[in-house]
Amino acid sequence: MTEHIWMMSDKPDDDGDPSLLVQTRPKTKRPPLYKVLLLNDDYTPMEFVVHVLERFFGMTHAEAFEIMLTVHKKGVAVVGVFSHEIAETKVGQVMDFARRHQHPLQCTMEREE
Ligand code: TYC
Repeated sequence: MTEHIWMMSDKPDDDGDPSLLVQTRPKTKRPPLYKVLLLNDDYTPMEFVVHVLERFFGMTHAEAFEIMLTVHKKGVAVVGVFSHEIAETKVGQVMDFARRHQHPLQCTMEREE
């Protein structure tokens, strides 16, 4: 049996190259999430907002009515948290649906901290 003596210069991946830093734990950084926000206005009918929340956010009528009232009273509410792509799709669907029905309802997204 032949014993192998590692020389300083031929050890595999050890202290030869200072640009190779020790990785203490694996990279597990998750992509950011985005809050979808619904804004209050004085003209969009309450029932239309309830319908939007049922149709695009999968809420029951009771859930949708409660969130609609929160927006009506407080001015804004988070209606869901999604990946960037899904949030963009939801905002687009709501804005398009409101525009087609000539309501000024506004929906936006914001990165979650
Ligand atoms: N404020 C509206 C009204 O009184 C209702 C409303 C609720 C509008 C929520 C928009 O996101 C909204 N008809």
